[in-house]
Amino acid sequence: MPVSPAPSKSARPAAPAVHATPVVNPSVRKWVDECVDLCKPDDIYYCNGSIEEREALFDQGVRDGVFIKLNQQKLPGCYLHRSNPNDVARSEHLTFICTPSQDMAGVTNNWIETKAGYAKLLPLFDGSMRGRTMYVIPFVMGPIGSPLAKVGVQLTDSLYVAVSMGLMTRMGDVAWRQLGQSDEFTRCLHSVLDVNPDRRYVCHFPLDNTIWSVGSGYGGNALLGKKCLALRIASFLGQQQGWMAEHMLLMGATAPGGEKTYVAAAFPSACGKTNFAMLIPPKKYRDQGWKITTVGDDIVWMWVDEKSGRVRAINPEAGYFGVVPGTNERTNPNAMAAMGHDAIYTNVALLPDGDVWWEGKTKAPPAECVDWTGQKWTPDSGRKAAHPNSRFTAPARNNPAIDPAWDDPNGVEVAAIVFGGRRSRTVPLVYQAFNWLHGVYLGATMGSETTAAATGAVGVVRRDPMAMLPFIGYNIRDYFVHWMRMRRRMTDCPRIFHVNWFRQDADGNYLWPGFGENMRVLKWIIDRSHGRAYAKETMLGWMPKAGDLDLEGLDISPAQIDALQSVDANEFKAEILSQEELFLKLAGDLPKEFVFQRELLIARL
Ligand code: OXD
Ligand code: MN
Repeated sequence: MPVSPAPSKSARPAAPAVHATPVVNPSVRKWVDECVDLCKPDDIYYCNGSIEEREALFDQGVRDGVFIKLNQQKLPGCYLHRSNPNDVARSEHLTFICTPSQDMAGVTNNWIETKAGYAKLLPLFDGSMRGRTMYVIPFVMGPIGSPLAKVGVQLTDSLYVAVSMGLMTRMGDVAWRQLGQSDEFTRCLHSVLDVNPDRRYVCHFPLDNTIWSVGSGYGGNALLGKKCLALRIASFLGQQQGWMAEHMLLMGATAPGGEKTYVAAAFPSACGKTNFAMLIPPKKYRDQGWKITTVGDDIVWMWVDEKSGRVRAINPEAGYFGVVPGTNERTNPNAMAAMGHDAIYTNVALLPDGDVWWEGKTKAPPAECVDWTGQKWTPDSGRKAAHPNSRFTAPARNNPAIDPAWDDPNGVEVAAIVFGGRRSRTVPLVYQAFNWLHGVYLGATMGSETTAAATGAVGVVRRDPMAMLPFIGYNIRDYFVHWMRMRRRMTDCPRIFHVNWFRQDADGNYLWPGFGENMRVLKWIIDRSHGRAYAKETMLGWMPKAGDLDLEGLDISPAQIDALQSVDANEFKAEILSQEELFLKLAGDLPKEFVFQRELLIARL
């Protein structure tokens, strides 16, 4: 398979060299031709998605210095990528929704008027791929043949992006087959340019089914099938067509008798979605026959099945782009196995024997290594060896706990939806919404302490409705209304819950052990969803009484459980005031149902 030479400064040949058979779909050809005229690449390479192609691209990447081949005995098929240090997280402040009117984007999105958006980026794309190869990447989001599956085509000058899209999506010839002669595909144009934050924009044109991204190679900014298509564009389409695109994991729980329950959960970035989706139950539960399986760890597309009137869901992705710091054999053995072969590590530390390391991988740090920036590192260097937002990219099939239905075009039926943020105080371990509307209010008022997944301050509580604040591709007012209206399509709705694994005591110690022990909370959630667990009515919602949560075998005192579940009315009043921060922004657009829910909550407090 011919792969392009390393980028060179040579003048552009009259016509770019084309490798592999170009597509026959006329709309794709026309659009690719236009983008070639604009970006002026030296070469065009059409990705076919084969294993041989992936290997050849990795080899080329090693020659170009994009990848370092890791120790193949320890990590077969694995490579390390170091990004530009200015390009390590999603750039929310440089992410735009481009629509004719600002009202379509709403108060929580950065907005540029459509024509002005194109006009701003056109000069940046002009000649951006001179001396480079343009990779043409056809991909499908969603299981092949699913009624919700969407085709995208990404054009990029980044080999790292091309290989990563192959791991994260159903990429290659399969997408041309799914598309046929249709012109319904998302047009994704991407160039890393000179990786300069001053020339970095991630622009979405939902009315044109188009995404233009420049200046960044970071996953959330550059793998355009993920946040840009599967959340921002898809949420816009879902609102128009009556389905939902959400920032959620999707897991299956098999009970000892074989009963299977699927649970979707929305946690903000870097708040443990991958860990929860790959949870290994404590020994007692495993001995009883409990098993957790993963459908997805980041994005869910949900619709209401016309026959049953119940919510069904798919994971549009085909791989994981997970946070590595803190991941180890104890906290997430399934993730460790998933990244144990055929994976890309980004911005982790490199050990002398070609293995990788990050903070939290082992108790003791290595005596020395090369840090994520390529500098020599020792434990007394006084800085982190791996970037706090370092990542692994691995195909979903690598996960030993993959759910048998993860690739099922018909999806799985969702029994419960869980919202959760990272909150060191105020918010209890678990409670259940009184009904759908109350659940939507809980999701809409969700707050979480910010993490390294996005550029900006870390650890500040911000309102992150449904964990979707950075991903809603249209006006948040309409998004809330859409959530409420979806209930009308359902005969029976998923039960809605709120969790917080991160509550701390006055000394900063976590009150709940988390990880596999979250199974105990999940078990209550599952039982409540099937209408067979007890709870008490509280000001916030239904809460497990002492004895309703299984704590057997857990080294946790009743006082600790009380502290975990306690609700301090004064602290909660302050919480309600801080929820106003978002609601004031919405002002007259705040759905009246939310005003009503807030009044009820205040009355209960
Ligand atoms: C992610 C994110 O990478 O949410 O999934 O930032
Ligand atoms: Mn995410």
